[in-house]
Amino acid sequence: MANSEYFKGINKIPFEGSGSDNPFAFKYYNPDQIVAGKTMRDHFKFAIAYWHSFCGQGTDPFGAGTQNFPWDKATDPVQAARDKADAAFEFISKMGFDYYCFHDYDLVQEASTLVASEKRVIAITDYLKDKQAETGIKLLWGTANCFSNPRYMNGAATNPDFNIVAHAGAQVKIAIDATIALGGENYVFWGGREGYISLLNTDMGRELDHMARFLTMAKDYARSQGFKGTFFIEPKPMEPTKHQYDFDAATSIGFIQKYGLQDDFKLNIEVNHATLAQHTFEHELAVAANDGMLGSIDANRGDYQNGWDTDQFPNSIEEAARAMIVFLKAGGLQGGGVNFDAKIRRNSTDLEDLFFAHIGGADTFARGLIAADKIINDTSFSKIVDHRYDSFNQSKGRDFEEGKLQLADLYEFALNTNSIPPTSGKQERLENIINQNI
Ligand code: XLS
Ligand code: NI
Ligand code: NI
Repeated sequence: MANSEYFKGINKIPFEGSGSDNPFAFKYYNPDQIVAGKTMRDHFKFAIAYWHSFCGQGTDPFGAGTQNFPWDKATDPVQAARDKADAAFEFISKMGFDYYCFHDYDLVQEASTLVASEKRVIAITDYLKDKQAETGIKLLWGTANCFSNPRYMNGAATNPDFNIVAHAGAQVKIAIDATIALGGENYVFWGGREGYISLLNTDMGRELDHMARFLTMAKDYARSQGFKGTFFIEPKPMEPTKHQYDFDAATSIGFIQKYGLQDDFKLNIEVNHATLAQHTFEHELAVAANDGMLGSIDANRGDYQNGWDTDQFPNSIEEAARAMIVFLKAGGLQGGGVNFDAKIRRNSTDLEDLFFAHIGGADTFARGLIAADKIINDTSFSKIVDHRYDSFNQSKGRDFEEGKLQLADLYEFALNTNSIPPTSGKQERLENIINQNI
């Protein structure tokens, strides 16, 4: 059905191994290679982000787009959407990835009324159904863009005006319908406008109650339509609002548990959102994993010098390795995958740059995974960590863990403990082991 080839002269990206210097080949991401009992393809479930790769044209707050996409020519919005879908599916097929992710209005431009917008979304959903069947590419998650349109300037689900909340609800219903129609495996909520710009005009408690009510309604609706997938909340501390309610993993888990949403919702952890919250990516993954909430990953990176939300492609092997240690120990992701929520730079204006970006991102995660597997299996590494907690594996330490001691028992015990020798944390040794395995 695709009538034109957009990425001419680029074929399917092969795995050629670390000896290759072909820029159009994977050096480490070998989809069928088994690491820690699973193929890389299944560990990662790599997805492309429709918005960054096929919609964003390199605009920034100081200037217009720099990237002139050949699929963005038709004047009829549904035809333009079909052309964009052709380009997206050609790209994903050539990358050899299995998944994509979208916002409703990435797929097709929003119309001037909700009724007309829904018609457009349904039209492009039908087209995508055929593209999926043709290529075997699947939908990792869908979501609704309830942040770009000026109507959401005061929030979507947390807007103080019920009319806007209802509009957001309608949009989410349509996006859930599209996700279900396309066999989407998960559904995402990222609350870009759910927060405040000033606390002076904000009833935070009331807005949080509204957000929970909204998410509950969305979940109930999707379940009533037979949706079996997982809902993900994507934490981010700020930007575009001054303070977003889904600040970080810990805050979001507290919210999910307070409102009884823990059976249906997990987290989608984005690397650069962790940075903005002044956490590391591995920290956010560990917080989510501790509570059985590690659902999915949005892969990218920020800029450690200026702290902007730059959404660059991941390229730090050390950061990936540390993250993959947490990932493997958690037993991987619950329902989700690794979505490249990243964009090429404004001055990366060649179509081939999109390939280099995704090849580099996939290779970075693959190297991280391979290293993490070696590190976890390196007995000198795991012994150090186990050893630190030895005192809880016996006698009073074990009683403490099992809830058999009272504070007075600690007092008795401490009275009889005369000298406690210092115990080294061995951090430098552990850091060396990481680097030895990269
Ligand atoms: C923005 C978010 C967004 C979500 C989907 O910072 O990362 O792209 O992933 O709405
Ligand atoms: Ni983001
Ligand atoms: Ni994201």
